[in-house]
Amino acid sequence: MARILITSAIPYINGIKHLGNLVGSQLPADLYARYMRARGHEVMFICATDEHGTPAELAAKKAGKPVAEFCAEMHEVQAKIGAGFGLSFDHFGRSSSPQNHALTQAFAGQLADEGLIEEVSEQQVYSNADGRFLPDRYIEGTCPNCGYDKARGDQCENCTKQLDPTDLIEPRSAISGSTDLEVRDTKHLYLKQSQLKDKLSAWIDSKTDWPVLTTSIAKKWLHDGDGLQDRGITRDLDWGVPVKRGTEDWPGMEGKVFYVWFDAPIEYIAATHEWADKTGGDWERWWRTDKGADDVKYVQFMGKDNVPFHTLSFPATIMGSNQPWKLVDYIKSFNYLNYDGGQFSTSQGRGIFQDQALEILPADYWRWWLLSHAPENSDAEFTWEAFQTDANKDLADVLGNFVSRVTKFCRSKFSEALPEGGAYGEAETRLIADLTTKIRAYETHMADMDVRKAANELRGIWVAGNEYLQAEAPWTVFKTDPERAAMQIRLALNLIRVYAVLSAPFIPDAAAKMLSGMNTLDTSWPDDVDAALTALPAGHAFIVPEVLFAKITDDEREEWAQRFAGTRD
Ligand code: B3M
Ligand code: ZN
Repeated sequence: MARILITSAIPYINGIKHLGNLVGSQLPADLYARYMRARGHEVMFICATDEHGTPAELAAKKAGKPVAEFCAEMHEVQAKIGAGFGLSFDHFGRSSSPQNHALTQAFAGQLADEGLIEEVSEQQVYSNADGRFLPDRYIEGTCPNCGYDKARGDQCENCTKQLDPTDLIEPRSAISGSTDLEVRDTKHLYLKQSQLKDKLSAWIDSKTDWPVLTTSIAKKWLHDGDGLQDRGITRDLDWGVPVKRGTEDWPGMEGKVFYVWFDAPIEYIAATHEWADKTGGDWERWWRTDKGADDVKYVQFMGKDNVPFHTLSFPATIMGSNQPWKLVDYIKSFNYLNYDGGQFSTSQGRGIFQDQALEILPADYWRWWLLSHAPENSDAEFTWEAFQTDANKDLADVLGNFVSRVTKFCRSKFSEALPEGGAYGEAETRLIADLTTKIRAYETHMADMDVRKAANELRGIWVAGNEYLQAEAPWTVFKTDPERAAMQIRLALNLIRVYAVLSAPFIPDAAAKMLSGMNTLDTSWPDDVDAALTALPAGHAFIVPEVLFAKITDDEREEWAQRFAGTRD
């Protein structure tokens, strides 16, 4: 049994996220967490809301609420949506927690003790029209790296380059659009990341098993252009973690807070601390290598735009602190999911938002479709046609149909209990061999976090059962050889339990229905497929489950396509 620490990128508090955010981090992280638990490993699965910075400030302002109140409410909303999608976090924390305040300040103090913090008198953009300093995200302009004209002052979403606002060409205020900006003096703390360049570079080079998407982005920012730049880690904002050096005040830093990207990844650790405070658990054994975390395998999930912060900035914080914190062992990153010929966009309200998705269909439809189309090797595209076709075929025609056919046939020809039947023939031996091969491949893909390959294999496992039924036709066999039909149905009913166990990481609700239909709590993994197909003995009573997956109709598809084509206000 291994210990596996899993974190998903923590979503911004500013609003309800769309499906692209879900498939790029939380959902695959949940798939992996559920699988690892099912295989008997000890899992700590952590996520949180990212509550600081200008996105939170802006959104609260728009909602007309004090920012703390807005964050508390939105945290509950996001937690509820996460639960609706079956995201099995051990803890869903808040980056505004006292634990994160203390830990972020402690990190800053340690980095300063290590000589890695520099106080820089810097010039910051002040907007005369808005009467305030403009934080990075409040400034828009043209990216000096790629020429994109809507780059933000913290990052260009087109080329992913991390920016400082003064890098932008032709800057304007994102609040008022005003170009009446001036540069004023202010003091800020810088993390001297450049001093850690060799260490970071060697560390990235040692990660030869990481996805190319992850390492290529990391290497690009390590070696291209000016390489790894020192980074400002404080901001002139009211809302955030106040700048302190450990528990001490930091002279000259009064009224300033840490930059949201400095405290957000630290929240992975602090959220585990929150979990421990709530449950009485021990968080240090997950995070401190001097307290047993050396044995932990730590995996992070995120969209590609978050990779620079997780491969360079956060490791720089950890390495630079010179404290025995656990570093990430594997970073699984994702490309983007597009929506019907364009991009999902939170700011433009384009695409399907998570709350809307749950209003129209149960979570398992979304989980299955999104995971089986996870944007691993390239961007992927959601279209209503593909969604309808795939969900109807995989979930209703293949899996759902298998379950309903087998259980209903047994009830009508035998009873609502597993029949006795005779010995296996050649077809059953072949099926067991085929399933064994496929299940072993499925395990490999799941362990490797090859999400699409795993989904394909699982689909193949469902198809194998259907093909067996189709070819062996117990309903025909029953007329001449009821003993044999009974054996076939006993096997098929056992296969429903096996399907539930194998499918639970993808479609946990349907899997639970299948298990309760089979009237069993036995979730043991089919290490030995032959044995697994005898887990439910003859005479074991079951209940024909309700329809697992109703088909998506053409009318529904058209209605939804229309409803989500416009923008959401
Ligand atoms: N909140 C960006 C995002 O939601 C950011 C991730 C933080 S991970 C520490 O995509
Ligand atoms: Zn750019």
